[in-house]
Amino acid sequence: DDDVLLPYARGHGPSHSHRRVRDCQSVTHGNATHEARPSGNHSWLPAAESTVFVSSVAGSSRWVYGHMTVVHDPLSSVSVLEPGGPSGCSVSRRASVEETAEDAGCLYAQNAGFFDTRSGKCLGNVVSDGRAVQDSGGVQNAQFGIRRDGSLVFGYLSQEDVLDQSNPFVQLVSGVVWLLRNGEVYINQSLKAECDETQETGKLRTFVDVVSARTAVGHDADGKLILFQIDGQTEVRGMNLWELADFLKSYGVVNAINLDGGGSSTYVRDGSLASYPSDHCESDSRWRCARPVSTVLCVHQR
Ligand code: NDG
Repeated sequence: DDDVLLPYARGHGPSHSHRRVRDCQSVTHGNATHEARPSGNHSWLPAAESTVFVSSVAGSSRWVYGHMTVVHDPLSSVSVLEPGGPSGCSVSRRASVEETAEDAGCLYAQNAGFFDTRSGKCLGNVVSDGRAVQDSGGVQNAQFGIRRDGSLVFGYLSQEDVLDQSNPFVQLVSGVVWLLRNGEVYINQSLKAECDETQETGKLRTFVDVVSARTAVGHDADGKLILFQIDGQTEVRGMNLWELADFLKSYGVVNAINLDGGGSSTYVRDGSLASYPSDHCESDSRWRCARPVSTVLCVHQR
């Protein structure tokens, strides 16, 4: 596995004894800090447009390849999907994005939530097409959700926020690190606020600073949803989260969170793999294979 690189990855050493317990304690009651915006409803436009980019990072010494998908009408065309379809999280299933996207007929799809690499358990909050699949119990990590009234929600949520029934979430998924808040880089605040046990790429600071393949989701000033995926390999290619936040900001993204990346980072277009994953194939390590992952963000026909 290319992405679990450090000796103190979860369960293997000092991070447990020095665990910052406070950060992973849950927030049960009240309004946790987040941003909510009306989503766009550009019904005269196609559901989404997908673009490929090649971009230089860090003064053109590194070239990176990725995909950006602009969704014009997120409430009616975006779904959070469980791995391999409904009940995927309850049985800790892992499935490639291609498998999950095929069953749901996604036009575009990318990996989404983090998971426990040993048990396959989905981590964090999951609401899929109005079905409350699981809640994190208020553990503080960056969230992306869409409420019934179409509002796009980014940031931190208490368990009470997640379970709210007056305007419930119809889609909800958890990332790690709130990249952009209201147009400004929010990584320093995330480093203080978030639970670092949701990801397994070393400590949270390492996770932020290392270059890797990345997947993210955000919105622009028109309420369009922006899906982002960039290829890479941990410590070799790709973007660190500072570069990712700057890149999204320069494209007019207002709020954004970082989703599962590294070997999990995958982009599927019209049912076919369109990204270059970093994991070596189990059958033949000369080749690279898409990883069976957890939840997926799917753009489908309205
Ligand atoms: C990827 C992640 C890792 C996470 C694992 C399972 C990155 C750079 O997938 O943190 O624990 O979700 O996002 N790596 O390997």
